[in-house]
Amino acid sequence: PPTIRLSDYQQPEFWIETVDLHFKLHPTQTRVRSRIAFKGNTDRTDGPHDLRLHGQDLKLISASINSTALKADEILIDAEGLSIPADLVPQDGFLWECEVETNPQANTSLNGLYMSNGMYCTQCEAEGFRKITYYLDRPDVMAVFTVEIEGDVPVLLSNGNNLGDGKWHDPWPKPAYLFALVAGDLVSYDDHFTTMNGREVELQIYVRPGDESKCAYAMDSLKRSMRWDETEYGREYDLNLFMIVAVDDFNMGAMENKGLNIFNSKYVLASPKTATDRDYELIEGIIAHEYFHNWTGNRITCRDWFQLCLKEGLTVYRDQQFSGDARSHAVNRIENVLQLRARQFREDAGPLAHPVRPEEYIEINNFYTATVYEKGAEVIGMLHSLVGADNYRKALDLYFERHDGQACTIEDWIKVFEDACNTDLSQFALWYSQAGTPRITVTEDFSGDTLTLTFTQTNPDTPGQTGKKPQVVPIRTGFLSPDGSEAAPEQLLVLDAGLKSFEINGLVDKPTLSLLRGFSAPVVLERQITNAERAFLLTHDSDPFNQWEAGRDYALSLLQGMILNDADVDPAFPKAMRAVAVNEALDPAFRALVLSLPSEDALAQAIFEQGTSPDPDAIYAARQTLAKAVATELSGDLQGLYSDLATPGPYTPDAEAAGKRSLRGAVLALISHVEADCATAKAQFAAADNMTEQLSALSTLIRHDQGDAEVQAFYDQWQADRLVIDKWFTVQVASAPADKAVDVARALTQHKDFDWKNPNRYRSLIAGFAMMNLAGFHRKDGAGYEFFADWLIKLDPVNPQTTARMCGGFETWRRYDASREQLMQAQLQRIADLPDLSKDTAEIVGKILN
Ligand code: BAL
Ligand code: ZN
Repeated sequence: PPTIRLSDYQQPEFWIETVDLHFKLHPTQTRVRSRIAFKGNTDRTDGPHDLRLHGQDLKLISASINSTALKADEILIDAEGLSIPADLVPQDGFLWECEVETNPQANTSLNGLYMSNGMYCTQCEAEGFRKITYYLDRPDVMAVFTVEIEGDVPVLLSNGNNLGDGKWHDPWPKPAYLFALVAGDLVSYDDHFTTMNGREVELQIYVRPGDESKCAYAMDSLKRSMRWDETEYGREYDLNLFMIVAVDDFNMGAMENKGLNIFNSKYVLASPKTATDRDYELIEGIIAHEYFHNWTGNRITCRDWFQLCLKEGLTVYRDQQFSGDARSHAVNRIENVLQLRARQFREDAGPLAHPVRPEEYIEINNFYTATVYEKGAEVIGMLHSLVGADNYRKALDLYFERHDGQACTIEDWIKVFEDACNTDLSQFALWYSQAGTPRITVTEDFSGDTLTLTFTQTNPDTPGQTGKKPQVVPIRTGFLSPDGSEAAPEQLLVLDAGLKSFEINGLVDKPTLSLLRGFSAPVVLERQITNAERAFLLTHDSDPFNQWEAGRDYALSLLQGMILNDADVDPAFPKAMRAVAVNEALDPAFRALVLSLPSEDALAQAIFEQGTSPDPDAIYAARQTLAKAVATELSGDLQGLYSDLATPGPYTPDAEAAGKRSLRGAVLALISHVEADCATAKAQFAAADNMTEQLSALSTLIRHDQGDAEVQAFYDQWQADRLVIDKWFTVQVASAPADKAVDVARALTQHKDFDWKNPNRYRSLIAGFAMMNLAGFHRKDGAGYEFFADWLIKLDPVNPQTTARMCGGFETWRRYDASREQLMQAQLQRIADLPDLSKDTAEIVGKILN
């Protein structure tokens, strides 16, 4: 398959003004008629041009230009689409009419038009529309769509305004990737919203009959998102109707189709008994994310798929701001950075590293990555800190004013900031083009009343990129006096060179530095710091992110010493953890985050970066030892904390109650380290009236190999609830003791409910095992690798997109010892050698192996 390059971008030969689509739905023989008004692109003076339309897996029934039927020998059809020779194509414009047939039931890729449990559904981003009809399926072609749907089902939905009888009209020109159609036996949960200018908007969440009682939280999140976008960004909703549909079979989390968002049902449906606090948090964040796309993505879209971060980085940044406002900024920031490090830093440090704006791809679906999304959001966060809040708002206002209705590039975005803030961002723009996580070191020199800080920056090589230039790194820095107060005002130090010094004057004592407050840039910071200084920052730093970071850094350094040098547990660490755990002045959610030790994967990466191959079993054992030491130090407090943190009365999903449950879950895990029979976890499992507490008890019991009866009881209780049974699969493979994990996973693949063609179910078991049980996956004999590869091979012909994404489970193979490395390489090679491997998986596996 060809490599697509940003440098090859050209405008299309033709534009499209209007599209009329008629669907006659049938499970295996859906007919789609299209009438498309094309007009010539006067900027393309290199004509005359053939008409080249994208199309895949379509049976062409008929086609005409300006009502003249095209003969079979006038249409050249290949695997990617069709071409009509230029002499049959009026170059300044024409009406294209066409009828095709597709088979939704056979479409297991879940791209284009497909069926999910009897319901018709579409997914068109990035290039799914070409599986619905022949079209210019590229985001810079924006058109007004009118749709008519005929089908033997009660509910027929598409984008825009409902004209009745399955007819829809969307007045806003849009690229085809934002088209959507849903049809099925659905019921709606309704509400309404009055916009800032007093317009009434109908809100509908469509679900299967029986799921109506699980929509209230999603609806509440939607209304809060709509209001927030008005107050924070001045953005008003622009149709009279906004619909969300929950579907069970979906590759992504959700999709921002104009006026008709389609969601993976796990990010819509919630009830206290079936959804965890984390589920509620994700629902709120993803509902917001998709809604915010209405302006950042839909009204202003991407010129081409290389610009994906234009809409995704910005929209993630916006949803993070929203969630921070709705909950706790400190806790949200810590959670976001944990995710960033776990997924994006891992990606940036390995064979799949790519810039926030990639410059080439084979399959664009492979670039919906943590780098494009999460690092893309970090870049906007840095821009925000560099220009300041007022300038940020001015720039965004200009962005909407200047580019509404357009398909834009990162250059457009940067230019808006340069114009609105009167600044030169050419060096800052390197964040979009250079892959890899910058590494920053700092040295301190204190003399007289002056502290001199000298920073260095290195920008590591990544696949295909060497010799990088220094980037602009905003380092928010605090200076703490020995008594813990701020010795000098916080500063934003802007490191824009490979080496740069800053002087801070007027200090009495040498301060303790609080560097990179709020994680002000997505970098790795290396500094000389003692455990005593870490403990000091954990107690005194007024920046909650750095307070947490000090504890995490402390744990990381101890665990590395235990693993690599057989060091004993430093008794000061459990004492420092105890001080946080019992400090009622601190937010319980924050305390829970401090108490959770660095993940096994984070430790593996840290050890690898020290130049040693990580041993997953040693990592597992060291974490257990340290957790036990913390539990022992806290043993006199645990039962008291556990009962004080109970949240009496009916469950509420708000951040305050969730924070208490989160700390209580951490306390339960500690109790189980010092209690022989896991009695507290067993009692919690039996008494729980909400999924958060039921699942945390179950996970704790499985970790201690005490959960057999509860695993069965959980299944018996929840077997009719798809989303809960996904959790049942995950908790068993993620929490299983390392030596048992492969066998548990293998046995579960035989379970009658392991419906592996459903992406949620597949991920719950296969990704749960490979990504959430480090020591189990990396079992010495390679059984984990073989199991994982077997299942990637099985899924690839059915659903290439999900398979390719999951291959990331192998992206760290070069971290490990020679034996494990060879075993993983052999499995990767086995996949790469398959004769009919999808281009999605071939691209990813090829990169991982190289
Ligand atoms: N655009 C794909 C799903 C999302 O990022 O919202
Ligand atoms: Zn998005």
